[in-house]
Amino acid sequence: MLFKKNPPLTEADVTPEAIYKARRQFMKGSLALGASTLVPSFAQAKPTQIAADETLSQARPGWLNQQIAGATPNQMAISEELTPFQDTISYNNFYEFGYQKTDPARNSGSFNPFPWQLEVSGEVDKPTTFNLEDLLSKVTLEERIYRLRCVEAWSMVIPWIGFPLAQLLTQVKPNSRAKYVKFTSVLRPEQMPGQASAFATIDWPYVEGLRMDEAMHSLTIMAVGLYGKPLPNQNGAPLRLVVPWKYGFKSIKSVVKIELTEQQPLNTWQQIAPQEYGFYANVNPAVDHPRWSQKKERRLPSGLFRPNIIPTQLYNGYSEVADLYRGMNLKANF
Ligand SMILES: Nc1nc2c(c(=O)[nH]1)N[C@H]1C(S)=C(S)[C@@H](COP(=O)(O)O)O[C@H]1N2
Ligand SMILES: [Mo]
Repeated sequence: MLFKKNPPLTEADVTPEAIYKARRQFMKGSLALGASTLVPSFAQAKPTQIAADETLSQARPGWLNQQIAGATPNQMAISEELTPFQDTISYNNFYEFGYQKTDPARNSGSFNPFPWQLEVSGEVDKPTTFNLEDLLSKVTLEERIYRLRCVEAWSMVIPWIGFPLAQLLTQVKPNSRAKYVKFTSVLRPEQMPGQASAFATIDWPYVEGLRMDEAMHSLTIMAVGLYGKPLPNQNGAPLRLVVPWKYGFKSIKSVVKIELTEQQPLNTWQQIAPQEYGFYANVNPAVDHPRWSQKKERRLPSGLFRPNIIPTQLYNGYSEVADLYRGMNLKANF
């Protein structure tokens, strides 16, 4: 049984208080940042940068800073405003550090992601354990400005720095039995208070999965940075998945293992509440969550006087992935 003593705490159970806290932060944030973060980045010649005085105190190795500085700027046009850096790093879901939206920023200070290794194994001809530094020398980093839509019905627009997952998977040579990809987050209860907590409903480590064709899709990236900087701990340092057409819980953070499998893997939220969270989790306004509508979303920053409620788009606006699901019943495969 996966539940330890408590009934499942689902993502939306923590939302109302978090919204209230976030509003106050947005108000502070918008005063401090002014309009500087709202410049559409496709118009810029370098990856979207935060101002120098907003850098994080989390120290990062020089090789990583260098790799990220050399990333190709965003090539995909997006006309929406970026979510301010401060909101991106202070309103998070990362249950390893606690259940409140402000917990990851507050409780992740002693998490040290360096050095980092990534094991890639399973149905492959060349199972490999990569040092992050070596891995980054074998891929091409680029900026991707993507919408991130949480299943709780809020969303952001984030300038990630990363590389296509396909560039990594082809290196290990998947065999003919490789049908799915399973991802596993780091297990470090001594640095992650949410994992150490006796009240955890999650059976750690956090796990996720994709179908092989989803994993190989050019929109699917492994991110190592955002806003032109290495990933902050609260956003999944040093390496996380980003799948922009799926609900945010698919975009697993702080990945230590990738396994190619023949069978469809379970994911953490599906294990906790299978009637509410599925394997596919494609953003879809026509398929409601059993406890709330998915027709609209709250685009951050949102506040009392500017709630910023917008319609949800099928596949979060990434209609080019529709081919992956032709002929599939999207309500049954939620
Ligand atoms: N390991 C791990 N990955 C995770 C989560 C988590 O709790 N643990 N939360 C997910 C959810 S629900 C969302 S919405 C996104 C949030 O990413 P962000 O905090 O960088 O915006 O991370 C996803 N990845
Ligand atoms: Mo989420």
